[in-house]
Amino acid sequence: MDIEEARRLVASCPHWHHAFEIYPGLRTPGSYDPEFMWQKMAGRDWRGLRVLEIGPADGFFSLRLAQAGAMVTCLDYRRKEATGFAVMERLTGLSFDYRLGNLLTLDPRSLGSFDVVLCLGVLYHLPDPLRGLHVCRQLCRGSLYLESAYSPDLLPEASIARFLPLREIGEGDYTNFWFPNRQCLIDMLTDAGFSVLREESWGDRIFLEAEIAGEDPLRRRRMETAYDQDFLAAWARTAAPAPAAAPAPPLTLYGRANSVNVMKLLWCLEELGLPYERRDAGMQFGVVDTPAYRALNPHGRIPTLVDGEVVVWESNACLRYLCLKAGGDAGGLYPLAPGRRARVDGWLDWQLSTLSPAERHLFWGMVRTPPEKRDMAEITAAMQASAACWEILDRHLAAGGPFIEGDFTIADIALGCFARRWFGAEVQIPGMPHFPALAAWYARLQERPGFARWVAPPLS
Ligand SMILES: N[C@@H](CCC(=O)N[C@@H](CS)C(=O)NCC(=O)O)C(=O)O
Repeated sequence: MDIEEARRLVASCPHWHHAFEIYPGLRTPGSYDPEFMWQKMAGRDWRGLRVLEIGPADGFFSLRLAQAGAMVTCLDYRRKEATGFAVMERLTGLSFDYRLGNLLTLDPRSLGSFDVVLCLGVLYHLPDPLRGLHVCRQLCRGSLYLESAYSPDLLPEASIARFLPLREIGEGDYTNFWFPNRQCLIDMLTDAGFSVLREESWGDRIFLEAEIAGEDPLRRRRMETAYDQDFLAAWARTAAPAPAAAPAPPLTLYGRANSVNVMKLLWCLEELGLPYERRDAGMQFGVVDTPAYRALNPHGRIPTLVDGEVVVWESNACLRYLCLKAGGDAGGLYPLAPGRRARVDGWLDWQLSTLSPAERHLFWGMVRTPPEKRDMAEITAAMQASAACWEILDRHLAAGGPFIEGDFTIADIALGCFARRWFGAEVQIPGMPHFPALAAWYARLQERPGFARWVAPPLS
């Protein structure tokens, strides 16, 4: 696209709030330059973090976050064409996970959980700011960045907020409701389940960085009684029906959790923070031979992933699908650069075509066969065949690292699940060679919560 077309696109948007360089040499004509606010957050390492931006407006922060390596989801009650967001996407070539919805009536389960939630310039637009913070807490598993208008001089000792009645608004912004003082903001954050780490204020604006606080049963009961009663949820749905914000049905993963190929997806889902439900299928659970299952997966194998109309089988295809669904490079899990992506794909294919058949009898013989029935010659041959494979990866890791393609990707997930079947105490037999670089890589994988939860448990 040339600059003239870019200018026309920017001009086609009737109102810009953010003023920033949206295209080389082209700034948006907004009234608010948000760069100074980004500088308050830019210092952290955003790579791979799942971030929710509430009220992204023209998308300045979403853009900076994506450029810094975060996986960004946006929530706004306005369509992205009603702001400059859609133009920002076209001019930058980026595509965001943009959800239409109202924070106060949202079912948090439809979005999953986020390492960081950004709520900038939103709180004073909410008729119920405490509820807004409660929903933020439900969506947050790490930090919250909050910026808001506030009342700097209002009875500083008290926890108090000024309400802006319509009669005082005149030609002003009728979406403004509450201007809390500092103490009120801190108290609301605390009661919603956050603790404040940092604050900064200027004029009538305040910026707070908070993190989720430890569990407090009384606090939790207070919030649940206030907001999570069924009748209140039903009231909220009728009060503000938002068809586009209807919770998306979660992903369904079919497959028993002790299957190596199901583990891959469970770990990947955890890395991406995507909501899902798992249904047992395979081996003692059956299911896979039923006509209903065969209609989803004609091979009768596990895993199968169902996402609305979309059905995916073959675990590595499922891994790729999850990354595509997460958007962008899925926080680095599936790189966009063609060369890097192809190499990740290469390792995935190698796992399927070469490693998996080589190691099969080692796992089956040692884990799923009673000792008296083991064919040790077959098991040893499988150990040697898989050692020949692992040696290749060991050499590759020794020359690079820390992960298979430098940064952590789905290649590490797929091969990490099989590495569990090489390093596990359950499969140790005499003569297994030591691969130092492979062992160091495996130790790094063990630090990841998704591995600890789904891959580390005893093999069965
Ligand atoms: N290449 C396929 C292999 C699928 C496969 O063979 N899955 C095994 C479990 S790891 C299975 O379905 N076993 C039969 C069963 O559990 O009933 C994939 O990666 O998804």
